[in-house]
Amino acid sequence: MTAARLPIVVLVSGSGSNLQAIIDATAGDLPVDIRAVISNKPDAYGLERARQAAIPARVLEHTAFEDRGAYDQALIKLIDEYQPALVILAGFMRILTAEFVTHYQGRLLNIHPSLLPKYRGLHTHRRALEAGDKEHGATVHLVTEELDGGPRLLQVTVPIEEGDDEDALAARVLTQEHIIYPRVISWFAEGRLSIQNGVIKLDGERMDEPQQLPFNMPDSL
Ligand code: NHR
Ligand code: GAR
Repeated sequence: MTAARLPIVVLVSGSGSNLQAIIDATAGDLPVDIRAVISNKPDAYGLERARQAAIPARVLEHTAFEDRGAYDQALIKLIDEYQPALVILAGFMRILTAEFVTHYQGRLLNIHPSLLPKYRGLHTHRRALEAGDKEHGATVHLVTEELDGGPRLLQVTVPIEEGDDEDALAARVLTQEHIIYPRVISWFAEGRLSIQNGVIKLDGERMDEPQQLPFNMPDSL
């Protein structure tokens, strides 16, 4: 007997390489069912990746709405058609209202390209280079109303090398994002993660600091 796969919905705004990493992982060990991919941008390449994988690809353009509140209401309605246990932000570039975040409390994940709490918000690679940092990275975290401020679950550290520009560094970080995002999703899918009264447990052990992965860990769950 095969256990049920965890239903998820993935939100994208752009290329969707993190989406692709999740799609690829579902062909292997990751027991999730991607019910839909939703983009706020009609030209996002992530929609094409979804179609290629026979996943429903939906567009909800924010430009069609009066304000953030109205957009987020419509987005909730669309997402809930698919009854996901988990909602995944994968390069989704819209800040979400408190109402939206509360609706999906404890089951809304984001991947952010920095070693949070460093460099919340945008242009993280540029900021790490300008600061002369030796290390950079990515973080998977639960989304709360506070932008990039929710509980951190898993981080990977990436070396900054002599002569790196923004693109080179972003590309190196992205390869590692593709390792850590499916891994955290597997924690949910395998029932290893619990969240109660703000206390997060992994395999029954309280997680006060995020789990850490070194650079270029072999890509296994
Ligand atoms: N929403 C909430 N409430 N909390 C978080 O932690 C969120 C969130 C929505 C998105 C992803 C985040 C990131 O990982 C994320 C985390 C967009 C912006 C932004 O400024 C900032 C952070 C993130 C995503 N967006 C502009 C806006 O006005 C639009 C920028 C654009 O379209 O290029 O929404 O970095
Ligand atoms: C990723 O680096 C992700 O961490 C970042 O955008 C990229 C999306 O790539 N997310 C944010 O900056 C969120 N504000 P992808 O579309 O190829 O997955």
